[in-house]
Amino acid sequence: MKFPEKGLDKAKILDELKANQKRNWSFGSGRIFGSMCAMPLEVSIRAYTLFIESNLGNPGLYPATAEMEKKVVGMVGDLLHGKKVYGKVLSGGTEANISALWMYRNMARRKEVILPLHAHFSFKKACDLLGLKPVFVKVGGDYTVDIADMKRKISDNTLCAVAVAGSTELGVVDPVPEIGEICAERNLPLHVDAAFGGFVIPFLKACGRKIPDFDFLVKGVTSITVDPHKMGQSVMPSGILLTRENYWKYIEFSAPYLTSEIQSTLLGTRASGAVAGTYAAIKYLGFSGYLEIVRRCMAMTEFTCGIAKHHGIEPVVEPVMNILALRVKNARKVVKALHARQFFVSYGELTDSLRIVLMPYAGKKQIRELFEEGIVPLVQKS
Ligand code: 0PR
Repeated sequence: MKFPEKGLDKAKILDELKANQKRNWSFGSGRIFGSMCAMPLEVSIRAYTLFIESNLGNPGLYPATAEMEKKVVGMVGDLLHGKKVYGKVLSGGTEANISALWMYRNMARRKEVILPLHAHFSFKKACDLLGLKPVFVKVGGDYTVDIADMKRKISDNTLCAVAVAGSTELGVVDPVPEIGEICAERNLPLHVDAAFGGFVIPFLKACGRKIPDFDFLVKGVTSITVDPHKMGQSVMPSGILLTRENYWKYIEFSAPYLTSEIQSTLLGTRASGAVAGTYAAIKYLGFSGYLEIVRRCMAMTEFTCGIAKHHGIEPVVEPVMNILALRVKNARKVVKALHARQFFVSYGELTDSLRIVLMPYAGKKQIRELFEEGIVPLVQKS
């Protein structure tokens, strides 16, 4: 496409964009069953646009946004039982996970990262970028990390360990208290990836569900990733990295010409409207609002699991959170065929399963259609 010679009329551009946007799938279409991202709350969208020009890459110009970031970090830190935590609002789970490993690498200059097999692929990116070696740890029968294997894999060259609280594929939670003990004994940092689970587990616990502690309550946990743009119901791009101590000083760079003079994030310019969007989501929902959302998502997950079982399709594990992986023959093929029928579920590679995420926008009618018009006929054929 050629670079336009002259500017066009605003209305024409917007008409073209509106037409284009219609070709995208929206959360409201009732066809998206594999995304972990939220349909942002209206209040978050408004907050985002209100702060559209603020850039935390140069926070001196945007003191209100900088203060809001501190408050977001404080509130999420409080939710995750941190007393005095350090943190920043980043662009998502990938940047948060990369940043955590970056801090640890600069602290210790060792090479090996103890990485559960079910950890998100952003850790592979982090290892690649940082010159680190992932040492993969098996998962056990319940698909959480195998503690004995983890112990065996720790060496003198271990830099840190990773635990997952809400795995991408199954939504399972690693035994963080046991891992924390092992790490504390050996003086190793432990990073918990709660990108999805951070805004789910505290509310599941409040409903009385038995889930291991995963946050700063566990002594050995030194940092946590949690994504507001997933179950936090906020806008993209929004991820948070919280650290127990000020490890941010290990990734500080001098930028004397900026208002802050030092910068300790991977990104320079930061789209900080998301800070306002996240602040607004937390203030608007509060603990009770999130509790209600998580309750509804779990009820929808149980409803979906019930339909699957009714059709003779079993879950890989009984769902811990609002992620449901189903055992179907030729799962990869079935998922592709579902895409062709415009049902966007996803494929779980580790367990060769068909994966459904029950986000707040999932409705019963659409789930019934997914099974009756999609999954059931395809599974019977395969
Ligand atoms: N950690 C966990 C446990 C994750 O599940 C994810 C993303 C990340 C880290 C990385 O987060 P960012 O994508 O924010 O950097 N999990 C989903 C995935 O990769 C993200 C996703 C969202 C995928 C929406 C599809 C989609 O439509 O599968």
